[in-house]
Amino acid sequence: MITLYGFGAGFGLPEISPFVTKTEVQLKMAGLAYRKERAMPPASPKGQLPYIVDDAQSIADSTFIRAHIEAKYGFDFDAGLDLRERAQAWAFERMIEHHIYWALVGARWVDPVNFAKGPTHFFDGAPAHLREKLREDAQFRVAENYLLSGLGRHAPDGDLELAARSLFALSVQLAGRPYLFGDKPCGADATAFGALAGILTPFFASSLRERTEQFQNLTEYVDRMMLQYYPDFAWTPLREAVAA
Ligand SMILES: N[C@@H](CCC(=O)N[C@@H](CS)C(=O)NCC(=O)O)C(=O)O
Repeated sequence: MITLYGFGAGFGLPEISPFVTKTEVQLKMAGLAYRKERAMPPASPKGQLPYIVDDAQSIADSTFIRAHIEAKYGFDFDAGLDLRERAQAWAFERMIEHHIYWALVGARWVDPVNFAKGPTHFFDGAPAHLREKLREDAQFRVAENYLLSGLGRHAPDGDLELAARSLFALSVQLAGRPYLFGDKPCGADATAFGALAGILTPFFASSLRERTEQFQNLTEYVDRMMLQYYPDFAWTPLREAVAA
């Protein structure tokens, strides 16, 4: 049995982390039984979530977990894709993880209102005399990473402009189809869903969310993927939320 270590539900999402969401959806795509445990990043072999333990073997990082699933269980996430599409799926995934994801981080961790609403609560259980310092240090570290990612250097407006170009590329790729590469979901759909749901959750207000909501096919995509992979999760379809 596989154990998936993640943050768990929160922020209006079935899983707080886009990367854990990616892995969880890929486990569902592959039809593999798993149980989910909550963990914090230092517990992971690579210091980040997700990681899995499969028959006493620990594998960290969503991309290496995917490779493990493909190698051990013979499941090809991109089965319906030709070589060119596989290359494109990889490129889109890198754009999501190394560009769009950082815009999400900026909106969630660097924006002081959203930080106070969300990530600050990761430290609620810390001893009272350390709590504020831990919060400040964590926010400082993430803000620094945001800067180093390249995107943060253009805040507060240029980062949004650049992120919107990547969202536009994703929207064009999806077009009017149910999934990024057609009628069947592939591995990159798990990645796109994790990041887009993380941006579009009604829990956080942000300019990034507003810009993303302008791509109607992306909001419909998140609703569709949510229903397909988390049918029991209480999610108000974005179409209704945006119209309200
Ligand atoms: N390349 C990693 C990225 C994972 C990642 O960035 N996880 C975040 C949560 S979304 C994390 O654990 N951050 C804690 C940290 O970097 O200290 C993957 O694909 O799994």
